[in-house]
Amino acid sequence: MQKIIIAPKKGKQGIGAGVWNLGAGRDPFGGPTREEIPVLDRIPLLADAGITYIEAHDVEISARDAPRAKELMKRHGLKMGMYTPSFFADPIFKDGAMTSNDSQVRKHALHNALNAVDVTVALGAEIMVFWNGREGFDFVLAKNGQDSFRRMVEGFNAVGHYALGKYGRKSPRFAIEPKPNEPRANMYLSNVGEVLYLISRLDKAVQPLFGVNPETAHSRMAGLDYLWDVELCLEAGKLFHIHLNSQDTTRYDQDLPFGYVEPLKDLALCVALQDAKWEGILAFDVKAPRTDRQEDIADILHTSAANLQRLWAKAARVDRKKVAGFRATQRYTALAGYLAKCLY
Ligand SMILES: [Mn+2]
Repeated sequence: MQKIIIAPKKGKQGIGAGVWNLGAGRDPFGGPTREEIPVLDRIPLLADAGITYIEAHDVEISARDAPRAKELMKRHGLKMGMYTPSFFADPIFKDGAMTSNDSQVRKHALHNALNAVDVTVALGAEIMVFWNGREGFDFVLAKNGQDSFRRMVEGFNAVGHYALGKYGRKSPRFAIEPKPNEPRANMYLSNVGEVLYLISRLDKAVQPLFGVNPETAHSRMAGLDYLWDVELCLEAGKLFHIHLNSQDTTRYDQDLPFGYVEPLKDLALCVALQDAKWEGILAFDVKAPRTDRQEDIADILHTSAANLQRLWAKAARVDRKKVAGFRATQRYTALAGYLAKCLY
């Protein structure tokens, strides 16, 4: 299939997606409903779906697999958009990684993070993501919150100094992804504001390397507005990456197709990204639902991409002068009506 292109758009016009998007359909209540596709075999599937930039965790594409993955990406016209250390899959991280109460686990996490920096560079990705995974608590007083915060500051500082020392100006940039809960009842770095605050507490030398990877569904899980979350990142100059998907109200993490639940808000998000002339990758963090058949596993990518293309084109046609006029006269109901007309 041809590459899906988002245009007109500044910078990177191809779409991103994770190898984990094409899983076997597991959920917390049941095992796989499809055959497990080996991770490297998902690379051609992502190419077939029109994806340009792939994303993977260190537990999916290890340092050892990197050369083979690179070869496959080259053959299928793909690039590595983002790489991320898993701070959640290995049982050793059952109580967190950088914020574990066990100093040996914290050491192990840092070791994995530094290793992931090298693999990020080897695979040619410009962005490495840290998702807070199991950083948090299920029981009050299980961890000292101030100690946990300090441990994250120390951990991210160490990652930043390592990357700066080894790669200098060619260092990847780090995007921290907030999420309010799941798998923990309460997670540290639960929202964009918290991540920006953490960055403000890092060493000045490494601060420019750190930004945010907001995910639309994660904002929604917290009952927050993802447009404002993204605007806040933009204002701070910290929108380093973005994960697009949908969430049907709050509750558990659903990773539904982008553009499905709140298309009007998604249209507005596209307007904001266009007006900010954002150059980064538009990437999906979606999950093929367990009801989809093996042969339909990429439907979630097709649906998300088609929705994004449509919404992006409609957003480009939104008359900015009209929007400014509605703002000046505070005719917000009329503005909502105008956006609905643009959408439908
Ligand atoms: Mn994500």
